[in-house]
Amino acid sequence: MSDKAIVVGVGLKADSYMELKESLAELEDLVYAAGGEVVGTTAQVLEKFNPSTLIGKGKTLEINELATHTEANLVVIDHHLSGVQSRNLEQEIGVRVLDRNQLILDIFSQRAQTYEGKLQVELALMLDQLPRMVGAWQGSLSRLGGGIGTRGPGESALEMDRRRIHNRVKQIKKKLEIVKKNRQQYRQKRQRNEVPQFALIGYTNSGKSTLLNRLTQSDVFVKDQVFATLDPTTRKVHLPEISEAVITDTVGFIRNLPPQLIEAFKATLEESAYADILVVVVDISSNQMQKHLEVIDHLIKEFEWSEKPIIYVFNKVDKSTIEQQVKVDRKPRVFSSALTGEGIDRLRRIMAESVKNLHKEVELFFPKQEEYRIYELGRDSKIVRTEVSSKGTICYVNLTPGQMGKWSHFLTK
Ligand SMILES: Nc1nc2c(ncn2[C@@H]2O[C@H](COP(=O)(O)OP(=O)(O)OP(=O)(O)O)[C@@H](O)[C@H]2O)c(=O)[nH]1
Ligand SMILES: [Mg+2]
Repeated sequence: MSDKAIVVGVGLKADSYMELKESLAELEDLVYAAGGEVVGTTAQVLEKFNPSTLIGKGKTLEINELATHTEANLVVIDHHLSGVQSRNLEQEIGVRVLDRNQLILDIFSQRAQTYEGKLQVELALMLDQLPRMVGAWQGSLSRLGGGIGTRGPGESALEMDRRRIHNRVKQIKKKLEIVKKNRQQYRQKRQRNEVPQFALIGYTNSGKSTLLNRLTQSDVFVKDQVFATLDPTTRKVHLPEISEAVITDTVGFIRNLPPQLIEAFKATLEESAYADILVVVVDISSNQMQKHLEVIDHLIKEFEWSEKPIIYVFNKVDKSTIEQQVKVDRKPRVFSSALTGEGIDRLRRIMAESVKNLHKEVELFFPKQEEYRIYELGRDSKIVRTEVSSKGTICYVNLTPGQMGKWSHFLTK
């Protein structure tokens, strides 16, 4: 039987009410994505948060009644809850209480398929658990009145639990390191072969995987649900006049992505970090498009990808309106439909163009004793022209930003 959930929006008077409503609508989708059903929706705007229950007393009572009335067995709060707050709310409402992060983590744990995906989700769950444990302990302390005589076995049991979790966190991180190393080797090989890499990034459900399939004639899992993709997939993509290029599809974004998830999925997200060019996919048919773009802009900054060239793909144009299309002001951009194939050829051309733009012609000088490295340079990139003098050799080559770092030592200016 699926969970029957009540979703609760929470915000401060100072916050935008629009934001509260949109986030709450998204939370409802998340409940369905987790396999539940929304049987009630409510919201509260507060002067300030209540430290023991987040929301106010009256609201808690109201939710209690709503839960009885709708036979809900789950309440999801659209905000972060401390361990104490969850426990107090559960006691007062009488059903299980989750916050937004826990709900997203639950979806991720249902979706995780691969070894790496499962490890990352477990790590995120542990990281989410740790601060809550302290809260739970303090919560029980405050109920006991706290102070002298309330310590003792409880605290040491908690310490043991914490140590156990810390150890597990260490173990998982070690295992993830190994997975990462394997991928690194593969990546280094690709970089040596100077294969330009694109990364598809964007809000969850915007059509990244469908686009990857369209561009690479693959059959990656696509579904009308949030977080369909968790693991990175890299495929060859054919572009006009470009001998070779690859494109990576990975986990999608969402507003207020739990920080523990970002931390745990670092390895996965790193695939995008190594990309030469970002392909930002936006669902143009969504009335939340601007907000989605903001979330992506924010994450690009946070991950320090701002230096990378970006191509904007406004996808699902087949079900968008003219009004939606005229709102778009990003460049370079393509309107596409991964479903019908519209705009895909144009996207390929823009992608090819951006690969060509990656290369910059530079002048490298190799003194006599280091001229042996010119052979390696020739393998990395095409040497356009050389000038030999008694002191050494000047090479004119086209380099990508990645290669520029490797050869910067020889730059003449
Ligand atoms: N109408 C229309 N639907 C599309 C288009 N592209 C993708 N879809 C649908 O949108 C849904 C999500 O597509 P995915 O490719 O799984 O989206 P994603 O961005 O990979 O999502 P996550 O992996 O969850 O981040 C699927 O039902 C697709 O069939 C499009 O151009 N037009
Ligand atoms: Mg996907």
